[in-house]
Amino acid sequence: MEREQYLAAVQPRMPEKRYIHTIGVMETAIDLAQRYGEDVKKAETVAILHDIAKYADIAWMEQIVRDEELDARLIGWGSELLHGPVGAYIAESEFGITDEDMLNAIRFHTTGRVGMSRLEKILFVADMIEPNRQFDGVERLRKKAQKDLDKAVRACIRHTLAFLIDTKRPIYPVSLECYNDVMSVE
Ligand code: DGI
Ligand code: FE
Ligand code: FE
Ligand code: FE
Repeated sequence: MEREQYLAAVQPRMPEKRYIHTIGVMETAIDLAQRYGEDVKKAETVAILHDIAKYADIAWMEQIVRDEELDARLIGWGSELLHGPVGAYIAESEFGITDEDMLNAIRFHTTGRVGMSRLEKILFVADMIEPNRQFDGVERLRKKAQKDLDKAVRACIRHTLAFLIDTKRPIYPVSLECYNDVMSVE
């Protein structure tokens, strides 16, 4: 499928603001793919699809988790944690994507995971630094992403964990494993 077809498929499934975010992630992921030698078309496609499940019905998503035997720990965590794994399910079942690296990029774009591939890192970082994101420190993350992908991943994960703790939210086990993984190098 071409870019315009994917975009047309995701647009009606999300509010305007999320669609604008999606375009920003797409542009950023393409830029990072070119910079770090990743397949540009794969980066473009996973970026367009990454938040496709963000506004899906929670009961439906939890049913997918049960039916497809996804990580059972997802039950009860809401859309924030469900939309990555369910998005990967939609990418495969509805759009026929079979490339496991692409599916993993969508699946783990919220939490990260231990041993992320280059494509997974690109989507993870692009999601956080795309031009419409505004938070303290985002400019520093953007600069890092231009210089060193692994350092950018590390800084993004640290930022997310700090944000979760500051806002008194529980940390999903996969996010914590990912944090421990990136903090144990260097
Ligand atoms: O879907 P986006 O808003 O573009 O971004 P995302 O999928 O990276 O993150 C969605 C939300 O999930 C964001 O507000 C941060 C939150 N999140 C990420 N990891 C965890 C988490 N929330 C909780 N409670 N626990 C986590 O481990
Ligand atoms: Fe997301
Ligand atoms: Fe993210
Ligand atoms: Fe996103």
